[in-house]
Amino acid sequence: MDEQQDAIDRVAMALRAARRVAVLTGAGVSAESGLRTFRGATAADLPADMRALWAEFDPMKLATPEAFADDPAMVSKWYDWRRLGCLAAEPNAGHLALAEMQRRLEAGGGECVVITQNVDRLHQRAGCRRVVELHGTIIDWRCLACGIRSTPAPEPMPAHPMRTACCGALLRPDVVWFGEMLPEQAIRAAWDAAQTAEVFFAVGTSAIVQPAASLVGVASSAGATTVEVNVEETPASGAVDWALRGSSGTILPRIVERAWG
Ligand code: BJW
Repeated sequence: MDEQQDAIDRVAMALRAARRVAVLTGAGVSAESGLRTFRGATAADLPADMRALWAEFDPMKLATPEAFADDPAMVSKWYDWRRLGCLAAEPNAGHLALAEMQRRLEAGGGECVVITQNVDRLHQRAGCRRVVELHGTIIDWRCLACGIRSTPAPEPMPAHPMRTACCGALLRPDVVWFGEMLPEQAIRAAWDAAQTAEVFFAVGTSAIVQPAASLVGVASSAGATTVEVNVEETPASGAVDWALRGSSGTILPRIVERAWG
């Protein structure tokens, strides 16, 4: 039996025996849905135009509150372009496998919390019910003055930047930019899930953006079996019990299939 298959079997066994599971996901999980990651490699069979966003765009000019204050039109336009991409994308085999994992664990009286850094809502569209959105969502936008959220229509926004009907202030994506605090409730739910998980997965994340990247260590220190699924090595690879190399759309269905048949 090859080494990877043996590792998948052992992870599946741990999963079968567990009641509490937590899964941290990153942009790599959505790569096979055609959404570009921010950093790192993508699976070899994906098209060349899937190159990482931060290799083409400067995050400091787009993903900070200062960037939005300096050039709201450009930032709004870029996020609207990405929002439409997310709406056009479909969940892939990795998303569906996680939804199935959640269903199987819940059916057996257990629980599985999906903690995502992704803003695309593809986990929810795949059928996941318990999703913690650590970095917010690009699907909803909010008023910069009063914080009221709205869901723009699934078509290009009529202007950039948009002004809100409530306050006449600027409308911004409901995502977490660099230097901003993560939503308090999401942080609490994520830490709680990591501290109590018997099995913890880090899937498709470069594991460098804090505080999300700390969750693997939190779970490991609390005694969880830790598993990474990624096409390449990351700073978390050396710290996990099982580092599975390959695309999430291939590996996750194999794990679920081995665990529950
Ligand atoms: C596949 C695959 C396939 C490909 N299958 N795998 C401590 C130390 C140092 C710095 C900090 C610190 N604490 C806070 C900071 C600052 C900062 C930070 O972490 N900076 C780092 C760059 C070092 N963090 C923050 O500012 C956070 N706020 C905060 O901590 O507040 C308190 C505070 C503020 C200031 C100072 C100190 C404390 C907020 C972070 C917000 C991140 N926002 C973004 C943009 C969201 C909106 C948008 O969508 O535009 O979130 S940045 C971007 O990175 C996005 C992602 O959610 C996030 C993480 O990326 P992710 O998901 O890991 O994706 P990638 O692209 O990095 O990796 C993809 C992976 O998939 C790769 O490994 C591939 O190999 C793999 N892959 N295809 C499996 N098919």
